[in-house]
Amino acid sequence: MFGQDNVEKNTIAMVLAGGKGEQLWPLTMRRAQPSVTFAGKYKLIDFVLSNLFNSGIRKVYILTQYRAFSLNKHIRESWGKWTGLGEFFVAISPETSSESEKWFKGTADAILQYLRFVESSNADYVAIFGADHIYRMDVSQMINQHRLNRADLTIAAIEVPASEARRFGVLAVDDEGRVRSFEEKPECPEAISGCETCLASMGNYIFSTKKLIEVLQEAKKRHENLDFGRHVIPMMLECRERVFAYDFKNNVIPGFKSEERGYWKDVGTLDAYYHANMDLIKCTPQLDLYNYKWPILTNQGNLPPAKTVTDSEGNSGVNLESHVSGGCVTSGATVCRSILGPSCRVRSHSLVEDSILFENVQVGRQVKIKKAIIDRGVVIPDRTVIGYDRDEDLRRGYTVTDSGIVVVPRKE
Ligand code: ADQ
Repeated sequence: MFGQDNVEKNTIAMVLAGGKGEQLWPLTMRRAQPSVTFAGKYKLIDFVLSNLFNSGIRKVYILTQYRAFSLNKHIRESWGKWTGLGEFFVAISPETSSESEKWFKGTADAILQYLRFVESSNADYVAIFGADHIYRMDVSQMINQHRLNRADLTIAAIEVPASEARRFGVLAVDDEGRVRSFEEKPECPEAISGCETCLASMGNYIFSTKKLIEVLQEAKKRHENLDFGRHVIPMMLECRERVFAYDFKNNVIPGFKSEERGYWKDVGTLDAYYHANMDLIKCTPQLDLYNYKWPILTNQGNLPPAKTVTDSEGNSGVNLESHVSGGCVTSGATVCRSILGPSCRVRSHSLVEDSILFENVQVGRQVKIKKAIIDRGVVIPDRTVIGYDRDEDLRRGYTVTDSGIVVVPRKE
């Protein structure tokens, strides 16, 4: 078995973290999608970086661009500490590149602009992973399969209903798992799979280093705005390169519970984002954040414990079936089936239900909040009601999804 020790020596990772996340607007109004908070205390990007780190990969370039300030800060403060002799988790953005003033265009274009890091790495394999998904994965198992197949490219893949597959790259494979066709965001995914489920690309790739350099140099002669799904993968198939799928449901991590098999969430829409968060407060969620053998790492902050207090009128503060981060105080109020980011305050006679509060949200007295996502630092004045009257919420400038989730954006 090609274990984590080999991975450390032979693999570098490039994480694509430049996406705008337009469908997560207004949460992505001031931050890149990978920088959006998840489960109160994490950022989306912490999941892929934890997977790479736990898999033994220690050289990671994070390619940022859109609204990169908070993302770069998070990477420096949370992940920069893993940087040692020959080990690093570093963010690189077009603005900070001395050689190129160009904005990254497509995903492969982003890698092309930093190909010199790949060329000088001496690594046999390059893991190119997206930054917007919630899952846990031992990447060394995928690299092991790539090596045994003598593949040029391996694409992580997962089965999804055909009705959802239009959002993804869709693959068809033969009995050996070799990719025979690929189409990026097809109109009619059923036509590729021939049935009601499809094998979708997870946007995570293992390339053999030499082949990556070769195909990107060839592809740039043929296309502008190079993208892996639209240009690079179809070109490799056309040239009969050895492209394989890695079936994600075969991936097993230490401490893994069977419910987690195949758990992978694309949280690219407000509804998907909301439900993936809410899944966590179930008694036995599919994604087990309490598996310390495969921890999701982040910047923990130096915060006091969360607490509930009885107010001066004798009303108890209660947090029920909720995730409550450090530094939160619930005083004479009730928080139910909700996720609170660090340092939130919920004051007397208020009720917060089925909601996600980002860091440092201040909820006043006699407030009612239901099915809402409240962005960082928002102050909710006394007696405000959110999530009970759609028209009123829209009038205040909040976003309300078709399924009734209200998003309260930051003011500044
Ligand atoms: P999409 O997610 O639609 O499809 P894209 O929007 O290009 O593809 O984003 C892929 C990843 O790259 C994201 O993590 C994003 O943040 C990042 N990114 C996008 N443009 C970038 C750039 N110029 N520089 C740096 N980072 C950038 C992709 C694949 C599909 C696959 C889905 C799975 O193309 O085949 O099914 O991911 O979600």
